[in-house]
Amino acid sequence: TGEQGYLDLCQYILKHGTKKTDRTNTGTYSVFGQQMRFNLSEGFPLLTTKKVPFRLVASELLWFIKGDTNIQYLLQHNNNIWNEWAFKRWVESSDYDGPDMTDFGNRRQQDHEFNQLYQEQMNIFKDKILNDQAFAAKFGDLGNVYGKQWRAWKTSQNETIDQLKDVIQSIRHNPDSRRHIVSAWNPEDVPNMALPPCHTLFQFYVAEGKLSCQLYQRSADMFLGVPFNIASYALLTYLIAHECGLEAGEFVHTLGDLHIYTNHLEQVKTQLGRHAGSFPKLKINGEKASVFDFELSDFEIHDYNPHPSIKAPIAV
Ligand code: DHF
Ligand code: TMP
Repeated sequence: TGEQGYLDLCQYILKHGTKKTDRTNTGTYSVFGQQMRFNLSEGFPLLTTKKVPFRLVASELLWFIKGDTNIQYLLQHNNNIWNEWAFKRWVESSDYDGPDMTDFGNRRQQDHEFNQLYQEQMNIFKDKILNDQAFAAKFGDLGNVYGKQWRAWKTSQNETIDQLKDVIQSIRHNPDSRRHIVSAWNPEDVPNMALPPCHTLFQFYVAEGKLSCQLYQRSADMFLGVPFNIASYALLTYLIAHECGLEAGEFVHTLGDLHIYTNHLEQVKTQLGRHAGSFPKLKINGEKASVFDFELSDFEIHDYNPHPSIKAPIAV
């Protein structure tokens, strides 16, 4: 449990993982079906064995909570974590007339000259998303991803369901319910998404005045995505607990295909050679009550003393 649980899973994958090819042609070591637990009353689970940028985790979560699916908001907050998946749609469209960007995710790592071309096009892309509304509307949108499914799931009757609002209501009014569920996995919409949801479904649980959350994550990039996912769901649990007058209990993180990409092996070994410290504390602005009212400036992380960040290429 805690950070050690994360490190143990990484170690376990290195030792027992099956070498598997994957969609991105990177290659992974993979295992199926594991779980981590984080006691949120002992601190905020931001890993200490490498620096995890809380600002990026929080702005991404606020973007989901707003129901937004356009990366323009993320770029306005200097958050670049979703750029590649929007960029991909642009360079594959008939509107794109720059140099060929086929397989840019792999080529930018192998070919220095190509990488310069890619960076140029990415800068043009970001600039257009920020400054050209029509372009942003067309190419900034990732499709019906998390924000859409959480806040405006489309029904067959052409109505929308606000799963997040509903689950908060059900936690408040019927805490013992076993139906506090939000699903991002909408089979009808999966083909229209830039990336089908990795964090697929989550459930809340109330006991002894504490709110716990369990996430089912179908696919887990242990080195890059998972540290963000842990912090993101921990933050969401704190926010909903705050709104409902509960304490934060546990975050239970259940993983389907958990993997380490073959080009992250050195980085993971570096991280495993470090000692975990104690988790920081999260302070949230007590004047805000509703989950839907928070801004980045309402959160503060205290006593965070991580080891330095470790860079790694992301598989696209
Ligand atoms: N694809 C893959 N292959 N793995 C992912 O984890 C992933 N995550 C996505 C979208 N697609 C993905 C969304 N979440 C980073 C972290 C989370 C994330 C996307 C990217 C990331 O690159 N983190 C870097 C720092 C990035 C920065 O500073 O801008 C890190 O070192 O944690
Ligand atoms: P996949 O759709 O082929 O499973 O690829 C998605 C990759 O992104 C996979 O390595 C898991 C990773 N990922 C996370 O680990 N966490 C996330 O939040 C997201 C969006 C993706």
